[in-house]
Amino acid sequence: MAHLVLGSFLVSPPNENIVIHNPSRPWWERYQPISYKLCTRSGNEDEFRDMVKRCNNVGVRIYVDAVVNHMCGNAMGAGTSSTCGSYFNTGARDFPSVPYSAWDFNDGKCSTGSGDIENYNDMYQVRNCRLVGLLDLALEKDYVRSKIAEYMNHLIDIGVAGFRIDASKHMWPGDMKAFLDKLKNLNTNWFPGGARPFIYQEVIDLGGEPIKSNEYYGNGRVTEFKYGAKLGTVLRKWNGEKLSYLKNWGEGWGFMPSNRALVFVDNHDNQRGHGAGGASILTFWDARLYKMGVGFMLAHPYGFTRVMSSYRWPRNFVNGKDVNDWIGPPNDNGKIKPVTINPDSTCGNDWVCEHRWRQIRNMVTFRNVVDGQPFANWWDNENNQVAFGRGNRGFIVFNNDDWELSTTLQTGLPAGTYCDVISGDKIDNQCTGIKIYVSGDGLAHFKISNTAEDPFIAIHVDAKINS
Ligand code: QV4
Ligand code: CA
Repeated sequence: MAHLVLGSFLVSPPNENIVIHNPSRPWWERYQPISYKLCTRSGNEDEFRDMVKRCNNVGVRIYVDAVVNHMCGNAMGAGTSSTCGSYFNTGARDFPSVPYSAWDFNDGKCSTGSGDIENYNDMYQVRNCRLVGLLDLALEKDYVRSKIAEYMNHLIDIGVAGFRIDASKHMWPGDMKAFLDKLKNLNTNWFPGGARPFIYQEVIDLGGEPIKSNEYYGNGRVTEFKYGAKLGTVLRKWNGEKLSYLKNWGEGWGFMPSNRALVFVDNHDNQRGHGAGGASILTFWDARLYKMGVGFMLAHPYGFTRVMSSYRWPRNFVNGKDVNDWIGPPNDNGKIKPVTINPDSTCGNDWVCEHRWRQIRNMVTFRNVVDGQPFANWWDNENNQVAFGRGNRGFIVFNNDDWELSTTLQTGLPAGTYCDVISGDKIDNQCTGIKIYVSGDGLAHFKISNTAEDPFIAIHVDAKINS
């Protein structure tokens, strides 16, 4: 199955969630389901259908973040404080809009005193107890599996292309297989007959816990959280790490097999200190290093890549922790602000839109242009200057040292003049940024100041000037 990078988007959970007022409408309320109605602050079912249809019609696929391990927090009480006004009662374990009731939850199976996960070294707790108090569904029940499959099949009928499965570590792989096997093929209005949904599972496996990523390979791809944590450490030059050590990036670094991995520099959790990865994670707040990290990821053949797109929030560090890590998307009295587009094509209203940054957008094109080409022509200075190519289609050079890079390298590319797609674009057969001249033997000279706005250069065959 061919998946074009950034020919697709992952959207926030589209199903009805709890409404939290203290703090005021945190982003994470969307990870507390109340029902499977498509009805959130992002819009209702008609609006969701309209988005999916318009995207599919122009070849942009939509993936859905499926929160199916749990419902809302156990201590949320009773009422209709939900995005569609559906009633719930957490004490009675009652979610009549699904409906789920007490015997659809795992309470009886969890053996911890609190009923919550207390020890990640006990795989039974991790799967059968409550993740931070979230009411844990009894996924061994065919009824529960059927309700989840019904929700996901509704989305497939609407035209979604696949799912991120939230909190997969907290579900038994066999239970997941049972509801995934109930999924329909994709909608033939847009997909070939027999096409299966693309599945990737959120499992945080940094090593050191009994639950391993490989238990989930049978169900689809798995998030590789070591990727962003390590790449951040290398680019920040922490722990003596250097870019030259990236020569065997991928499986050589103890990551899962490339064809299993879903990779990213940061995600909605670890860009604000939730989840896993720690302080090394690069985000838009460290824009210069972040662009290099995303550039490296998109140029490198390892894994199925995902680019983050964020909003800005007022960070406030108290004793090293951002006490504003809960703040939700830009809004007017609770109503999410539209993503406006500025004349220079960046976004307004505090939407960061990393995917629109020239350096990132152009590296997505790079990835598509070099798709299927082997990792080639690695060069390094045994420090933080490195370069590599992808067959005879693309080449990239990084300078993360504190001195200038100036060297002639084998690019593997055909002779010609190429536009660097980091400092500019190719427009009307001309470069708006740096030009690179590749000679008949594939050699080219590169010069990158350590103080350049973006200390890396990338060229590919679609950014070649026709003479
Ligand atoms: C609090 C206490 C609990 C207590 C509970 C009592 O902390 O100890 O038991 O009250 O009711 C929010 C609050 C959290 C609160 C909880 C329940 O932050 O303090 O518990 O709600 O009310 C997101 C946020 C969480 C948030 C959750 C639900 O990150 O902070 O919890 O949404 O709103 C592990 C998992 C991994 C997970 C990662 C964050 O293995 O699966 O933690 N990542 C995914 C999502 C993530 C989401 C969830 C899972 C849950 O990417 O965004 O959590 O769906 O590593
Ligand atoms: Ca569970």
